[in-house]
Amino acid sequence: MITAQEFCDLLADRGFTLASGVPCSHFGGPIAHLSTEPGRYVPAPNEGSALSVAAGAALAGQRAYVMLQNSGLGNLINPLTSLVMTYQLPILTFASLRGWPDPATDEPQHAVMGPATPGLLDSVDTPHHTLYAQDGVEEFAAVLEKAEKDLAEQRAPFVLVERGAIGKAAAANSPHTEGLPAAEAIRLVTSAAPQAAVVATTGFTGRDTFAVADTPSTFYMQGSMGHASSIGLGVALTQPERTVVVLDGDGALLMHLGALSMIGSEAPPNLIHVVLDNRVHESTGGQATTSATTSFPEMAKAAGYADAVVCHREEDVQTAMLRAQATPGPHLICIKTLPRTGAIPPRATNALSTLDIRDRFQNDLRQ
Ligand SMILES: Cc1ncc(C[n+]2csc(CCOP(=O)(O)OP(=O)(O)O)c2C)c(N)n1
Repeated sequence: MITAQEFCDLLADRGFTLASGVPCSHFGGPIAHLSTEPGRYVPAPNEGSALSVAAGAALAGQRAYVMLQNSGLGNLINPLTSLVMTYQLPILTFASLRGWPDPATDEPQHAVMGPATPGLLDSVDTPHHTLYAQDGVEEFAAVLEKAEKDLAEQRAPFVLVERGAIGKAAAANSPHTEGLPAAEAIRLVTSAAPQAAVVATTGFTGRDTFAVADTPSTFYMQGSMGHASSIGLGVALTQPERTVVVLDGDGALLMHLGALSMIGSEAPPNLIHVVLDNRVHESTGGQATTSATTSFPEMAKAAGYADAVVCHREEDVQTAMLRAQATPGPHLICIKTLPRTGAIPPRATNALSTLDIRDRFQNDLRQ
């Protein structure tokens, strides 16, 4: 294992002065380290944007690198092939190896992408090297040396990073003290709409929902980050008599922000889009999102939602949920939530298979 500082320093020594990415817990150390000073790390909404930031920096004469979870390869493959490879921009990308080498030891949403990652890169003729958990500074330097050869040929190499290869750094304490605990916010929302079909976003939200409000009418969307509101739209359009509640995260909403415009345009009256806004990617270690400078309610209203509010307290959530069910939507309810203090509950797939989750949800919707 190398330390987060060694990782960042070796890259800085080679002139890589800017990084962008979407967090994976594998990169919690470097992201925390780089974020201690402004201007070194750009938190991107999705992996394609991160690669494109690095592409812009490369065009403007700066060496930049990208960090991402391999589950985000799907978000990145378009700018990788149609931008970076087409214009031959030398960019270095680090991708974690979730679901690899043995998918059975990781969460089910990584089972397809884990073993497929090296072959997927091969299929688009992208060179890749691997940093293993037991590798030290010397091995990392050798990996970078190989990557430099690719970069010199105007190629865009990947370094695939095994779990445990890079050390952690202490995450910055969240400066936010206003809001509700996430599990409490979820309990308030779901108990105010007990008949609703619920779609819970990836990460800790699904775990909290499973812990405090599990019902067969809940779809736990593990993986496919950023798509909970689109799934909710599909359900709401298909079942216009049923209230549909989407439990989203700030990082997840930002990942595919265009969904706001799609929902505003389709205008399903039965959709309540709840955003649990803790301003961080809490599930991957608390790396900042960019939500602190974004107003989700104003965006939703501008995108055509019927109503959008922000809630800080229990009473705000109760009032917002009553209103959202009494007047036609789509509604956006942005609940400010606090940094987590207690234990992290187990995920739904510890008790249910993904097919159980699908079948329960489908049966409930058919009734
Ligand atoms: C495409 C993709 N990129 C990255 C991840 C890794 N990931 C899992 S949860 C998460 C953070 C989600 O942040 P947010 O929606 O704000 O919810 P929170 O973790 O704060 O509850 C990330 C980045 C992922 N699952 N999928």
